[in-house]
Amino acid sequence: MEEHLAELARLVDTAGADVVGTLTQIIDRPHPGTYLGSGKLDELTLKVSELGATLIVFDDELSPAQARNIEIATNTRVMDRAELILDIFATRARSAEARLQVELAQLEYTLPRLTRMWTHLDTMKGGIGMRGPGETQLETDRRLIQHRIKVIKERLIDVERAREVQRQQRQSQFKVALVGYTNAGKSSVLRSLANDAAVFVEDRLFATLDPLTREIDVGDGYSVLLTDTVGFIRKLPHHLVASFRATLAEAREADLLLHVVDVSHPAWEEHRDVVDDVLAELGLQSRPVRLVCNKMDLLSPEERAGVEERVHNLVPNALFVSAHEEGGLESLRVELVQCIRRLRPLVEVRLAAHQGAVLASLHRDGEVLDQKSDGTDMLVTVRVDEILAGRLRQAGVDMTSAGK
Ligand SMILES: Nc1nc2c(ncn2[C@@H]2O[C@H](COP(=O)(O)OP(=O)(O)OP(=O)(O)O)[C@@H](O)[C@H]2O)c(=O)[nH]1
Ligand SMILES: [Mg+2]
Repeated sequence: MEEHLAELARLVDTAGADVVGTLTQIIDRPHPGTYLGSGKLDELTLKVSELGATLIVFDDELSPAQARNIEIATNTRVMDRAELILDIFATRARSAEARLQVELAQLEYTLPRLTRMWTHLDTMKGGIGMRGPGETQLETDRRLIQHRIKVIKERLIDVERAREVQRQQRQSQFKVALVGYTNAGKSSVLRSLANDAAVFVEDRLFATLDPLTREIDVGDGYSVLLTDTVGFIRKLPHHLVASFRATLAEAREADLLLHVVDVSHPAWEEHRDVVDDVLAELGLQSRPVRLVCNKMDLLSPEERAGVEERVHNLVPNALFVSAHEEGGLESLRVELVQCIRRLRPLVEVRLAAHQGAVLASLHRDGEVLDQKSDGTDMLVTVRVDEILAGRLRQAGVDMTSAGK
C-alpha cells in the first residue's frame, strides 16, 4: 500500500501539485455512498482543514456519487487516480493525435459525471434567481459531448488511415517496439541505441506520450525500426487504454516487442504483470516478446545475482541490460541480430523468366539485397518474413537458405 501511495504521490507531482498529507484506511469493502466510513470521512475533513489542502486524490476509482458526496462532506475538490492520470496526459500530450486521444478519454470519463458538475454549479450560485441548470441544460450538454466524441472518433480513424499508409511503406523492415511500465527506461534504451540525444528522457512518470521511431543499425549489416511507446501504469483508466489503441498499433505491427522492466524498482514484478495485462487487453499478448531487465547498474553484485536467478526461473530468455552503462545494451543488440536472423531469414530465390510476378512481390514484400542473372535464371538474395516465405513455399518457388 505504501508503494502504491508513493506512486500516487509521483503522479501528483507530475501533475504539478504538492503532497501535504496522506490518509489510509483498511476496509473490506468501500462504502457505496462515500467510499470511506463515516468516522474516517470526519478525520479526512479535519485533516484537510488543518493542512490547508485544496485537493483530495484517491488512489482508487470513485463512482460519480462517491466523489460528489466526499466533495460535499469535505468542501474540497476530489479527484480519483483515473482523473489524475487523464489530467497528466492532457497537459503533456503534444501531437495532434495524442491530444485527440486524451480529449476522447476525458469526455468519456466526464459523460457519466455531468450531474455531479452541474450540482456544484447549483450550490455555487446559491440557487438565488435560478433553480439550477435543470435537466434541459444537462441534456444539451450530454448531446454536445456525445457529438464531440463522435467527431473525434472519426478524426482518429483518419489519422489511423494515414498511419496505415506510412506503415505499408516500410513493411519490409524488421520492426521492434519498446513497451513497459512508465519510467522503466524505454526512451533511454532508444536514445542509447539510436545514439540520439534528442530523444526525451525524464525521471517523471509518462515522459513519453507519442510513439517515436528511429532506424537503428544493430551491426552485422542489420538494421531495425525501433519504436518507443507510451508507458503503462497500474489501474490505467480503461478509456485511456482504448483511445491509445491507435498509437499502440505500432506495437501491434511489430515483429518483436521488447518489454522493458526497471528491475531496480522494488515492485518490478507487479509492474511486469500490469504490463502483461494491458498488452492482453490490447490483444498484443501473442506477439513475440523479450523481457529486457533494465537499470542493472543500480543493483549491487548480490542483488544482481538474485534478480538474475529470479528472472531466469520465470523467463529463461530474458536479457539484463543498462541503458546508462557503457556497453550496457550489448546483449540486447546481439539478441536483435539473432531475432532478425530467425524471424526474417535470408534466402536465395531462383526465378525463371516467366516468374516476373514473383520477382515483383519479392521487391514489394521482402528486402532484396542482391539480384543477378546466371544466363537463364534470375538469382535473388532476399530477406523474407513468415508470410512471404509461406506464400513462396505454397507457390512452389525454388528457395534455399542463404546463411545469416
Ligand atoms: N541508473 C539508470 N537509470 C536509468 C536507466 N535507464 C533509464 N534510467 C533513468 O530512468 C528514468 C526514466 O527513463 P525514461 O527512459 O524516460 O523511461 P521511460 O520508460 O521512457 O518512461 P515513460 O516515457 O515515462 O514511460 C530517467 O531518469 C532515466 O535517466 C538505467 O539503465 N540505469
Ligand atoms: Mg519514455
